[in-house]
Amino acid sequence: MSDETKDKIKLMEKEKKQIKPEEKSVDPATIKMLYKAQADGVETIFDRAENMKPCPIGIQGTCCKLCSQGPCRLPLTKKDIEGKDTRQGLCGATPETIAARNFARMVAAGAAAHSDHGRSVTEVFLAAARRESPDYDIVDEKKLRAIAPDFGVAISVTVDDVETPRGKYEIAVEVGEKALGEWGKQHGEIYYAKRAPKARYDLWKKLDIIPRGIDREIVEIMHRTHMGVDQDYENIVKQCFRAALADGWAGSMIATDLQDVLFGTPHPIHGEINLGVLKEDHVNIVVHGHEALLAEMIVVASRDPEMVSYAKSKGAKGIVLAGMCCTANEILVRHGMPIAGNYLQQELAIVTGVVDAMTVDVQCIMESLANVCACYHTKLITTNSRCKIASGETIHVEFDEHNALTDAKKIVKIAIDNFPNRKGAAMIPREKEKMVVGFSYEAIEYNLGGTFRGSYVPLNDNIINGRIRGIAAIVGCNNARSMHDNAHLILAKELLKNDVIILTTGCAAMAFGKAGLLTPEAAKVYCGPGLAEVCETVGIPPILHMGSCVDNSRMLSAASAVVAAGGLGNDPSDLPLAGCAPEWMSEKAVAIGHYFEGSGVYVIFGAGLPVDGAPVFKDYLFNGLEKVVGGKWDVAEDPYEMARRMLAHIDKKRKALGIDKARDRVLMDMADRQKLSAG
Ligand code: NFS
Ligand code: SF4
Repeated sequence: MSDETKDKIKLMEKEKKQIKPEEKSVDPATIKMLYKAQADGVETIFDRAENMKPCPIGIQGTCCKLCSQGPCRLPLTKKDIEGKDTRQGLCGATPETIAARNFARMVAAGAAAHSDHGRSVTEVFLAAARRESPDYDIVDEKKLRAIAPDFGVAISVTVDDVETPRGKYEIAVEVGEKALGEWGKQHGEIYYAKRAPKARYDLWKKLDIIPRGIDREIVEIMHRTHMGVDQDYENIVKQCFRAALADGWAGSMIATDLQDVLFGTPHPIHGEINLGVLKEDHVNIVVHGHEALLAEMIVVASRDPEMVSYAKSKGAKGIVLAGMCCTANEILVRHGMPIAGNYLQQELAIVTGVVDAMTVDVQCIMESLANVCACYHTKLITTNSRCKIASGETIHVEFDEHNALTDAKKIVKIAIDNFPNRKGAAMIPREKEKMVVGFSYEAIEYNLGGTFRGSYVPLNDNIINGRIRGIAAIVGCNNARSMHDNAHLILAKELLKNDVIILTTGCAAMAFGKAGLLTPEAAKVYCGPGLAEVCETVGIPPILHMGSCVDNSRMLSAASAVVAAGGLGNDPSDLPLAGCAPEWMSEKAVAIGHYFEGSGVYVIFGAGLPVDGAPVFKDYLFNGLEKVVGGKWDVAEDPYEMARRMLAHIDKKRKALGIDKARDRVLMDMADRQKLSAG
């Protein structure tokens, strides 16, 4: 064969292999930017996903590299399934031990990420309470007074038989100190454990899985999974519960609560989403990552008249501040700031050619951003001592809570100064969607409960009478191994059609926003008759955007409130409720999944879970645990199958509660009504 023919074949193979952008995402803005990236010769995660396949052993969860005698690789083969499974690592570790240790380390890393975020928030909160950070204040005093008793902090004092409220700063200092203590606590239990319904708390106590302190439980996972320590997968999973519950009911929950006190508890607000929020004639700043602390200040700085006129002096018409990933959710739900996109769109925002600066704090920040920025004029600014990027050229502006606004202005100025440096053809996709977001636990209570008194009772009533079949939580990431946003949308539409109300956070929420599902009008289009009626009466979207991923803690609070409102059992595991992360990729998602499960919730993941190589351990997670904690893990690749299993779980719970009949009647009512109107 001549060299020429060989080249031709190679080219043909390449062309055949090349997957079209239309097959990589369902989001039109993303598809357009993938074409632009191709035209600009810029490589993205979508290309790399095509060129590099995942490791076939790692994907099974049975590769161990905990000591230098490994990596010991234990793929599950036909021989092991049909005959006796004799696989073991050099030290004798079984596939079950190896997969359980790998799983545990994901939980530890995920819990550490959320909780370290919570720690930063608590430190700033304490500085604000002590009046040491002039740019931060105690904004939501009502919430402060609501959470203080959970830390054992009094909100009033009685002097001479007269009850007098204590000052907010005094309360806040005490709350801040107690909250910060949750990380280093060695004994006892985390304060918020008692927020769980009593039956759940009692079960945790019986199982001995109430977290003692946040850091302690994470460190203990690292110790137990060191070479030659815990070699009993059930015992490892038990420690995973401690660390995961410490994430959900402490690290993340404290982050949510204290951010609310510092910046305001979210209430329904309008927002806009997708790359179309960027403006060619404006200075565009994208804030990416997870923490609200600096982003809140950049919001202030970008609105500063001095900054705006400085931008105008450089020829721009104004400043656009848009978010990316969970930092975006934080400033969206509190200020209605626009969102540029979710996880898989971070490189593509830069490919528009109009982003003058992208700031990053921590988590979900792809290192490739530095290389993409190098192809355009965008300045990449790291802001957190925990996250620096060695690739490419980055600027580091370290965020210091004592000088927060000054730091934020510095960043805005870098972006403005960079505005005249744009090069190459810019292209902003037209797509942007409107949405209504900001459904905190408190906002749901208020919106569903009616004007006079917030309550979860009307929600329960509608679940009991069958208008609402159940509740689903759809959360989590995008994953470059599956079609961008696709599973999120299919799953949500299937559930809505079946009258399941959806709670959402993170990048999942953004997928829904981009598809127009976060509007009250969506109820009529996508919901079954029962759910549509409820949404239209109350005026809410059928999918409630609750915030960022640490705000999954709001879902735990909501589930507890639903239990407390009565009529649906006495534990979250009794509720017609199911959770799903259809496109997960981050270790944080595993920690979240595990704390939901430990809280009694059925959790199903798309995009696989690395446990297939250890069938006994997998069976324990997927089946055995249900008898222990009431919740269980599950996995399905196909979003229709995910929906089917979530509905089956919801129906199982309805039946156990004896409310399955009520739903039959409601459906007959609807049919009758339709017959009537037809007649
Ligand atoms: Ni959650 Fe939010 Fe998105 Fe996944 Fe990353 S941004 S914390 S981890 S990718 S949902
Ligand atoms: Fe291999 Fe055991 Fe070392 Fe893991 S801990 S790498 S299984 S010898």
